[in-house]
Amino acid sequence: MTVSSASLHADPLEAKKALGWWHTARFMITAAQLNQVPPIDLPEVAFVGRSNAGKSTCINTLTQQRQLAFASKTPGRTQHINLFALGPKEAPQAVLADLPGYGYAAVPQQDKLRWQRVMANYLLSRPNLSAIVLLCDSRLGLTELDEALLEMIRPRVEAGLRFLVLLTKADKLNRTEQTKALQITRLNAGGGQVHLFSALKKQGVSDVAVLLRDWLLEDAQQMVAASENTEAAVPQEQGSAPEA
Ligand SMILES: Nc1nc2c(ncn2[C@@H]2O[C@H](COP(=O)(O)OP(=O)(O)O)[C@@H](O)[C@H]2O)c(=O)[nH]1
Ligand SMILES: [Mg+2]
Repeated sequence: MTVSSASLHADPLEAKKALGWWHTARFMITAAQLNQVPPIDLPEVAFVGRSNAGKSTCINTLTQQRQLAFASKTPGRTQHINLFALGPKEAPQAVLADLPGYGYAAVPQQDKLRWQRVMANYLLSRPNLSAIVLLCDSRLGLTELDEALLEMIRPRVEAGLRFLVLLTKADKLNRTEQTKALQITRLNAGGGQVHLFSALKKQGVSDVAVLLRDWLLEDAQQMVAASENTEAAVPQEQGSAPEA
């Protein structure tokens, strides 16, 4: 269990398969507000982070689609949430949720905190959520707003929700700085995994692709098994109905 992610390298064939799976990502739905996102019966991974953390770039890199999520030179613009389907066209297996970035400098602190609560509420109450990926700039580490979000979602993470911190733009740090950033973030990540990530140098891309795909497909299998159990239970319930 205590495999250091610095030394974790995905098998090349597995990496290729995982990247092929991520490449199937296609736009599914958009919602103007987090409480308007319809329920979906597929495991979902939510990508969150401060605006400018590199979230869009990470999603585009992982899916190998240049424009799936819009990487922007004007951070803080997109407040809506986009969902993307993953897996075969006719039988989607999972969902990627691109949540709005938070902490945009021009927004008043009170609005930033209110926004944190809306975000945390989504992450706490979304029934099909499998995993949260929190992205933060490796040069900044977890900022106050990231910590606030982490604190709010902590109960669910402790209850088993999968959680991954990506230290983005790792190409901006030298080796020593990277190691230090990993160590510090691991101490503060509440038991979640922490990986270095660079879209520019393709660092961490394979590892993250394999890890997240495995999480999602494992949960997809469990959801199918659970729904089959429920279906199997229905005739029994009907059979024992005439009591009234
Ligand atoms: N050097 C470097 N810059 C990056 C990397 N990923 C993103 N950026 C830059 O960081 C800025 C914000 O990226 P974006 O994906 O739009 O961030 P978002 O606001 O979190 O979606 C852009 O100028 C990107 O080009 C990376 O891996 N390396
Ligand atoms: Mg973005």
